[in-house]
Amino acid sequence: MIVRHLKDAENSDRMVKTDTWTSARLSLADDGMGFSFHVTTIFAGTETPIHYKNHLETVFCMEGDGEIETLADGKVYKIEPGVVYILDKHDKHLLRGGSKDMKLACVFNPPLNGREVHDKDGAYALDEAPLEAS
Ligand code: 9YT
Repeated sequence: MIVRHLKDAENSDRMVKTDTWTSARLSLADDGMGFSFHVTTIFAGTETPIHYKNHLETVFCMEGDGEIETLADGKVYKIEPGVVYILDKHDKHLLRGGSKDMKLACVFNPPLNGREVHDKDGAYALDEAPLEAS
């Protein structure tokens, strides 16, 4: 069995930071689970364009508020604690932080390898190197 603590992940190279979000990568491909599991913070008042062309993602909101706009149809969905959204169609979207930072639990299939950040299209590459020590 593998046991980790969020606080330890936040103080290691499992913690990935950008201008609009942070992601504590609690479980990655090298755990052999077939998915990766992250705790993400979306900063209040930000907008992030995302298009996971290579991955499926499920996202559960634990704290804070925000919204997601799916670009194919212009629909806007409110995100608040208890909401789950499931990007089953590699949906291109805008993710917006609301009045407070949003804490999200995120699962990726296939699993992320390490320190992926969005490319110019809002996607993650499939060939990122694994972390050196995990
Ligand atoms: C919800 C979302 O996709 N936010 C961007 C970060 C991502 N969840 C990650 O890498 O953990």
